[in-house]
Amino acid sequence: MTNLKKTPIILDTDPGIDDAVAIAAALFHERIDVKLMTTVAGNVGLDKTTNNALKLLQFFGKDIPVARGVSKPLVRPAEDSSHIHGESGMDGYEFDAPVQDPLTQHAVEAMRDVILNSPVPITIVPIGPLTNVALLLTLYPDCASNIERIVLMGGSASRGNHTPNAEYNIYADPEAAKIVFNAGLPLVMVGLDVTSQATLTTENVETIRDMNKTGNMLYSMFQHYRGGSLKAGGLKMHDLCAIAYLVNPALFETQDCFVDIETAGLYTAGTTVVDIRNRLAKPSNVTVCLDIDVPAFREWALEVLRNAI
Ligand SMILES: [Ca+2]
Repeated sequence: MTNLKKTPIILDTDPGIDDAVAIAAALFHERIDVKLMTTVAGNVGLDKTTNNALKLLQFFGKDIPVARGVSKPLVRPAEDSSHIHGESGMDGYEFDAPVQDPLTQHAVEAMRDVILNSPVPITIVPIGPLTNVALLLTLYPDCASNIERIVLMGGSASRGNHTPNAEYNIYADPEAAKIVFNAGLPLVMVGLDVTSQATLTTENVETIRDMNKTGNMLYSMFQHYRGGSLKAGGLKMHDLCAIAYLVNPALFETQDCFVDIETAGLYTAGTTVVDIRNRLAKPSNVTVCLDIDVPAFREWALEVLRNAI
């Protein structure tokens, strides 16, 4: 067990209830080594997402640096989704106030240092809007050579969830997404095509509740998530899918495609234009997840959360 090769990652997040599940999975998975957590505005504002990241780490008893990132999209005004995640972003559980402070260094500089100082290439896992990652790649292009790949939750090869065409993380900062998708780095898009299918059933959620302290905490927050959509056919584990892909890509069906981000459309800004049939005859730049083995995903999710405290 001790010889398992761990994937070193930077987790870029906007917690967020479904982020909390993904963070638990990343922290307790034996093949993932979280080097740094960076926060970005998204589900709620930056002060809250940063505070939530610190609260979670304290709850989990993990000593991992947290760096505050960018408080608004590159070009557009910020919009939050506290209607989905509650006022704090993680309503439903009373966490202790965090003792740890975020780094004094900005997230973008902290990412740069982790990447440039790492003996092995780092995987970046963004599970929020892509503002921090876009700035990193723009300000410090020399980081690219020591980035293994980017595995992100966002986008869709079909319809959206925030607007008819756009998925929230991409919609929140389309200009940043455009920079990241066009950076020339290996990129895996774990989007709505799979994350909307990746639900936990009521039975799964009850199993999680009784597993351990983490399961109990997550269960409390699930009661508040998306107005309790828990009862209506399962809870979508969007961000957790990115972690699942990292350690268990066999759960997913993928296709390499040309993908770009629509930034100009009146109704379609934030759309990931996924050229599945290669109509534009452009070289593929993204591995797009198109399908997921849902029963196997559920089994994996329960197993990984069972490893938590
Ligand atoms: Ca998120």
